Amino acid sequence: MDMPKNHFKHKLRQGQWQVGLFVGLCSNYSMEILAGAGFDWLVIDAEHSPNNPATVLAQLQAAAPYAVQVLVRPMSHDPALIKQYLDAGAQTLLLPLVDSATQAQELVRAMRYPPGGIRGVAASLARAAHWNGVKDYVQHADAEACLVVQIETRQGLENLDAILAVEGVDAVFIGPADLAASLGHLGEAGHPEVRAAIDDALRRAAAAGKAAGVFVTDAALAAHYRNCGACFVAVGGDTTLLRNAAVNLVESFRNGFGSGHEIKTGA
Ligand code: 3PY
Ligand code: MG
Repeated sequence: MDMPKNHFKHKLRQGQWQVGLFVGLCSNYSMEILAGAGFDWLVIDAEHSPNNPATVLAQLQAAAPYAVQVLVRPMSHDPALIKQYLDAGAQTLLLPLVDSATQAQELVRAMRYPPGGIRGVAASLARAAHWNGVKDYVQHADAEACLVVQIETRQGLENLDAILAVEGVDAVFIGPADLAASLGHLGEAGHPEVRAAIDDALRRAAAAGKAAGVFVTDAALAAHYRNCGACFVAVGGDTTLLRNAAVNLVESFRNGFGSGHEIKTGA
């Protein structure tokens, strides 16, 4: 078989608008529901959610028959973990808390085979290579691999221009929750200083010709971020969708029919 195309990466390059969702339920079953829901991309979260390579693998398999592009967010920058997720079949990785160009360069190397990087080679054991069934997998893998780095600290903002200049970083993704904390506004992702920092980061990425994305649950704010240069957005998480639906459902049958319940949509 031919090397699978990374449509997420190719759409990033064309600046096409892509709508995604964080997936933290650690379930291949609910992943399959989401995979057919119409999102352009989903990211399996293994940073905060109790996922591991085996649960991530099951979710990648569940989503495989669907057109949606599935990213993985590893818990750390460990090259061994990055290798395992790439071998399991994730072509795009979202790396949290990238603060410097040096970190970004190390991540690029972790994603690539020698001579450009340090990714270990075992196509016969890799689902990504269809266990040697993909023609010339090791020759094509780097071209389809996609690295998205999260900018979500004051240091990351300070070093943003240098990070944007790193060859092999395909996109940056702003994490408002961590960024707010780092800027001294823990729990206030909507704080004006955080909003202004996000606007500025998106504009700088656009000026540098690099794709940028952001977590945003409000459609009007997403439109604003799009005007600032964002081309991909994560618009929520499956855990929140489930909790809000459950809380609203029980509430509407208990007190004052149809009164609803205040829902929290942020990170
Ligand atoms: C954050 O907000 O910190 C994230 O990592 C995801 O949006
Ligand atoms: Mg974060």
